[in-house]
Amino acid sequence: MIAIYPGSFDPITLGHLDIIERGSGLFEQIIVAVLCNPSKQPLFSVEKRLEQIRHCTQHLANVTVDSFNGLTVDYAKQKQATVLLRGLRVLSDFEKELQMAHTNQTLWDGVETVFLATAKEYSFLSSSIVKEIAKFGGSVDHLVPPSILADICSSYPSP
Ligand code: COD
Repeated sequence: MIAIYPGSFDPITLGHLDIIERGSGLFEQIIVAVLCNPSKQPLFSVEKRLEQIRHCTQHLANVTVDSFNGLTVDYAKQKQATVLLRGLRVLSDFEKELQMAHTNQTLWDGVETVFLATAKEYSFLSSSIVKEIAKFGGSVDHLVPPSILADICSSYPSP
C-alpha cells in the first residue's frame, strides 16, 4: 500500500521525521509530498525543502520525496496511493485534520486518511515554532534534523 504524507514542511521538524520513520514501518511506500502553494510566502523554496527532506530520510529505503500542485487527492490518484498519512498533536489539530479528511473523502472515496499520534516529546512542535525561536536567536538544535541547522542559521543570521 502506498501512502502520501502531504504537507508544507517549511521546514521539516523532528516531529515530521518521527511520523515518516514510524509510517515507513507500516506502509510499503511513503511519498513525502511538499505542496507548492503560491499563496504562501515560505521560508524555504520548494526545491530547498525537497533537498532537506531527502537528506534526512535517506536512511529509509521505502521513502521518496516529491512536490505537487493542486488537490492532494488528485496527486494521490496519480501516484496510485490510497492512504494519506497525517500526524496529530493536540485537540486543535484533530478538528482541522478531521475536516480535511472528510473533505478529501468527498473528493475521492478511494482514499483513507491514517493518523499517527505525535511522539510525546514532539507534541508541542511545529514548523512555525521553529521559525519563531530561530527568528529571536534561540537554539533549535533539539527540534530539527541536524542536517538543516545550517540552512536555518543562514536564514536568520545573528545581528
Ligand atoms: N508531531 C506529529 N505530527 C506533526 C508534527 C509533530 N510535531 N508537526 C506536524 N505534524 C503533522 C501535521 O499535523 C500534519 O498532519 C503534517 O504533519 C504536515 O504538517 P505541515 O504543517 O507541514 O503541513 P500542513 O498541515 O500545512 O499541510 C496541509 C496540506 C498541504 C496537506 C493541505 O493544505 C492540502 O492538502 N492542500 C492541497 C489542497 C487540497 O487538497 N485541499 C483539500 C483538502 S482541505
